[in-house]
Amino acid sequence: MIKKEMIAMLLAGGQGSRLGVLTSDVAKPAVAFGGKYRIIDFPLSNCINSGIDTVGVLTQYQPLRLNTHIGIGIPWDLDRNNGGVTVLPPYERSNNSEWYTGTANAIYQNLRYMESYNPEYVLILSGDHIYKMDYEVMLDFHKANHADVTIATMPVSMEEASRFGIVIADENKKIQDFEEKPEKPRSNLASMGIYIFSWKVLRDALIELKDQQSCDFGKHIIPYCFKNNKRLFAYEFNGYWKDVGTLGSYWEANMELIDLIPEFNLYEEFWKIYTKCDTIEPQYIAPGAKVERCIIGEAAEIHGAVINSVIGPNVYIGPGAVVRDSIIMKDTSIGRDVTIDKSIIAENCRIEDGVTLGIGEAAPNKLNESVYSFGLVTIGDDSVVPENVKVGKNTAISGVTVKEDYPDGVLAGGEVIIKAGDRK
Ligand code: ADQ
Ligand code: ADP
Repeated sequence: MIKKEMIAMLLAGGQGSRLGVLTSDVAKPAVAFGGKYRIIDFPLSNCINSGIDTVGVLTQYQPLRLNTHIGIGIPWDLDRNNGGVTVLPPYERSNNSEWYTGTANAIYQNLRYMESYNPEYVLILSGDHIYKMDYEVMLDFHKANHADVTIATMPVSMEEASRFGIVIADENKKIQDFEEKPEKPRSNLASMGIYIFSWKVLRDALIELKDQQSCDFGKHIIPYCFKNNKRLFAYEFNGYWKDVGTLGSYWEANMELIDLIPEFNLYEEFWKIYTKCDTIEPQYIAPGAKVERCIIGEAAEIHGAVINSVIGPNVYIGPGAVVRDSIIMKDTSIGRDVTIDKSIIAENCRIEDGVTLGIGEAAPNKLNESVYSFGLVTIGDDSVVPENVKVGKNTAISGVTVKEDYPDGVLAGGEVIIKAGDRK
């Protein structure tokens, strides 16, 4: 019988609605990051770098690009016969068919998968964090404490604390209390949503709570273990870690990569981040182009000026264009004399000649102020912005738009959003 000491279960099925139009057709873990990668590359690379060779990826929401990206796991050396990476979508059973209704419910529905590896420990991961972490060190900590559950934690600012599960630990790191997203946090030690469970403890908790609606780790499983006097420990992580769940944090994490000495370093030999690479041409910087403090992907062709930006593979930036403080993903083309400030442009878009993105004062976005509120212009996959249109801050665009949508040529302050992509 196969036996693995520790297997990983990577949760990659959440909708990621706080990334707005970036995730309208794509699961958050499949969103591009850093000019070359997709978000899920980080936890997958951490697994292989930590010696974990068996990873179940739980998908649900818009998994097409995620599935294509993961394939059979070759880039991460996870194309194993014994173990490797397995994509685990919800499936129909004989008695009932069920979507994953919560993070723990998703894991519960894959008990058989986990059992088949006869693990001693199960590592639960999120598919939407940017960080490098040696899970082997966390496992050593778990063993040394004879823990039932170890939660990776990190201090966050007090203002941010209510977005997270909050842990209160004693001087031996034994957890004294846990609250999921408390309104009034009593500590700033945040759960990173990364857990090591001793297998039997996890299995028993999942079975015990199997009828819990929308069973979730932070809301149900951790409190349940706590109530039942399990040994819960807080493993303190001190490296770079970012939950890129909002447009603001996603933009910031990309911008941090272009510092001369970035806090999060993609260039370290001993902890490589692996990704699926197409064999494409090198980049080309044309005469008169200006490129400063940027990441530029392969096969990009730059004629204009690009400053403080992260440019993905196969992006074209036309003559006279000026791009600042922006993220432009794969296969997008930027026309002549386009000006782009503080924008996120997803894959395969066409920004036509003379367009201006990010003009004027930031007005509140009328459709979804909490999502589009970082002064950013956000453009979803496969969008077209027609010639000479001006787009204000906090605006989101998705799909093929036409000039008549903006009678005065201005799409300001996010008043109009999200045109359906059904127009040709
Ligand atoms: P959240 O950030 O709210 O809190 P959560 O919604 O639990 O995260 O999602 C975690 C991961 O599971 C994400 O990668 C998401 O895509 C995935 N996921 C969500 N629903 C899923 C489903 N039905 N099927 C498959 N995958 C799904 C958690 C913890 C907090 C902790 C933060 C840290 O609950 O305590 O502080 O993570 O980011
Ligand atoms: P999203 O919330 O963007 O859809 P996920 O599906 O990955 O992202 O799950 C994140 C979880 O966090 C969801 O359960 C969602 O209800 C919750 N959430 C959304 N916005 C916030 C916020 N500002 N702070 C804390 N939690 C949030």
